[in-house]
Amino acid sequence: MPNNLKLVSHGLCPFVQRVAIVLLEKSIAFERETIDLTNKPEWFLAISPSGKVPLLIVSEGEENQTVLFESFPICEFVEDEYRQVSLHPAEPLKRAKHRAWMEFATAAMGDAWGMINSPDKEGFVHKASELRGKLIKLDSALIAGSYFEGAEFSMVDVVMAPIFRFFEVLNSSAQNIVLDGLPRVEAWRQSLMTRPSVRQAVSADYSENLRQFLIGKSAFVVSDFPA
Ligand SMILES: N[C@@H](CCC(=O)N[C@@H](CS)C(=O)NCC(=O)O)C(=O)O
Repeated sequence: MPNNLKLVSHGLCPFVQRVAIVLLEKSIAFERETIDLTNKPEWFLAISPSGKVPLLIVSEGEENQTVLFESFPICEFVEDEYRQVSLHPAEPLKRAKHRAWMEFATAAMGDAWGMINSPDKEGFVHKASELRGKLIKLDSALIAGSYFEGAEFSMVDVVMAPIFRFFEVLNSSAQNIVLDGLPRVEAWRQSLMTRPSVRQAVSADYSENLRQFLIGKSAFVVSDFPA
């Protein structure tokens, strides 16, 4: 019997987006349940060891239910279980390299999140320069083509897409601070942002919701940043 999948989500969570993108790439049907992370439901706390989203609830028949947590293991499960499309290179050496870049991209995501949440210019500039440093390293590993591995969309792209999506709340001068002089990275960002799985991984009001979230936190990027 095919698995029944439920993705426990939050609308702004970049880790949830990873899982959604992988499921969408493989055209796997799944249900989404969005929860309020400021008021976590009891049922969620009972099944989430870390209290974090995403969770993937995998039901095989009526009785047999497994709750997976942590975005990377969830993505690996989906990759291993549903083989119609492969998002990891087959070759072990290349696969290991991709996994390393996924970890690297996760660190870049921390910089990007810190950057957009920064309450002041100094914090913004500091985090933007940390992020830019990592993007320069990624640029040196990029293969010519639309995605990290050239024409092939892979797990490294899955991890990068939610980072690039944060740029939707940056005005052009803020974007320039990070991306100026990095045309290949900018082209990579454009390719990812137009990819159907990436677009469908969030709701249509994602950018506005992120903007409102940041306004609520008085973040520099959405308040004082010069146009
Ligand atoms: N390492 C985790 C991180 C997940 C995570 O940080 N999720 C955030 C939302 S983006 C969360 O659920 N935070 C709630 C909390 O920490 O209480 C993963 O890769 O799944």
